[in-house]
Amino acid sequence: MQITEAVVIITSPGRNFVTLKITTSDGVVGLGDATVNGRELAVASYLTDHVVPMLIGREADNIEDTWQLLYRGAYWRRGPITMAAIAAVDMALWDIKAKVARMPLFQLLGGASRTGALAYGHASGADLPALFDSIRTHLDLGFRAIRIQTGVPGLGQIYGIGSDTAAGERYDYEPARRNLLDGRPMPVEEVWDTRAYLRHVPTVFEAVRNEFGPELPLLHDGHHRMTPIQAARLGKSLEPYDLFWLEDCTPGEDQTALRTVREHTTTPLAIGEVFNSVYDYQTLFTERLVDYVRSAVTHTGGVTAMKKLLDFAAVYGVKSGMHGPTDVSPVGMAAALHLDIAIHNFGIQEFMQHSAATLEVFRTSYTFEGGLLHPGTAPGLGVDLDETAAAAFEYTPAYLPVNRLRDGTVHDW
Ligand code: CS2
Ligand code: MG
Repeated sequence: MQITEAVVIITSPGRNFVTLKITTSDGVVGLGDATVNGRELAVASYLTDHVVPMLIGREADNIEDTWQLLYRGAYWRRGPITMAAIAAVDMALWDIKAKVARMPLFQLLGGASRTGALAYGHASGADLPALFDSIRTHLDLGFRAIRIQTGVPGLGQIYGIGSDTAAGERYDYEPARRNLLDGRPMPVEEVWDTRAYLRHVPTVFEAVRNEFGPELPLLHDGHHRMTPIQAARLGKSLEPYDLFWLEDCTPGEDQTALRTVREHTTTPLAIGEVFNSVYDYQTLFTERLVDYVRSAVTHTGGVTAMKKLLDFAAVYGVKSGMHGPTDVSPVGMAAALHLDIAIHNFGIQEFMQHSAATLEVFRTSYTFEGGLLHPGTAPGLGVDLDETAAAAFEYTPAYLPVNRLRDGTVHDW
């Protein structure tokens, strides 16, 4: 069974997605997610110009060999663009293999280790009343674990705060559409003050625990904004509120930063949504500096790479907490869910819920019931792409915001 066609489909049903569609000589179709938020066309070009020509005529069954060819053969290894491109090919080939086997992918990964994957949702609010409303909405939606982000007094719009959170909508940053400079799309700029944030966050978690009790698993994302000693202080000050995890407390590329944090706090740590290789975790695992892996299948080289990464994590007792924002497409989300069900060291799965428009383009078979996600039992990944619907949503450049300190200095984001 050879690969006869591979095409890149770009669509923007509310936000941008890049999908690779591979077709085989037997007429089987596989899908892979290659979306890198804000840099979508770079991956599309990497695939179309450099990867697709190599795929035509290759044996579709040889997934490991294809992965190694694309990784080692390019000479230039790693990086988000390269690894997202490899991920898309890898996911599509696993989709094909599982469809040919007439099995949901998790069966080929070893079968089910659990009946469902615990999901966490995103509650947020500019102030406490709005945050409480958002938490209640998420509890009503069935979530049994919740991430908490709030506004900080004295700062304006900041990362992670939805405009309509009470209605269950997450923030969806598409500021480029509203922020044009001489007709050119530009990122929105936000103002940040870490000291103000550090003063405020513990008061929020105290209020949430007082209102919602000790049981509910609570998570928080620091979005890489703290120095090691600041993160250590935050972790310590949040200990009374028993967090499930503190995410991305320090900049992602600095693995040894977490040594300082770890020395000072027992708050569990999660990191890795901007990582793209198992090597990004080498120090973190071997020195036992983290508790949860935040990588996305889409940005880490696909199912093949993610399975190996999670097995490496298991050696050190580290669990999964795969990235599941709305900029990972439903195809990438489905790939995560098959791994969630199959692996032993599952921890939790982020679930931000795609918009109705996105789900019109990507027809999914995964379910969310009683707080648990399940990939479904359709053969393959279980996601179809409606190409007619996709074509109706034209690509529009959009960027994540950038973050500046009060004096204008560009800060981590
Ligand atoms: C966030 C993401 O889900 C998360 O934890 O950090 O929303 C992140 O900002 C985006 O995926 C970036 O593209
Ligand atoms: Mg995050």
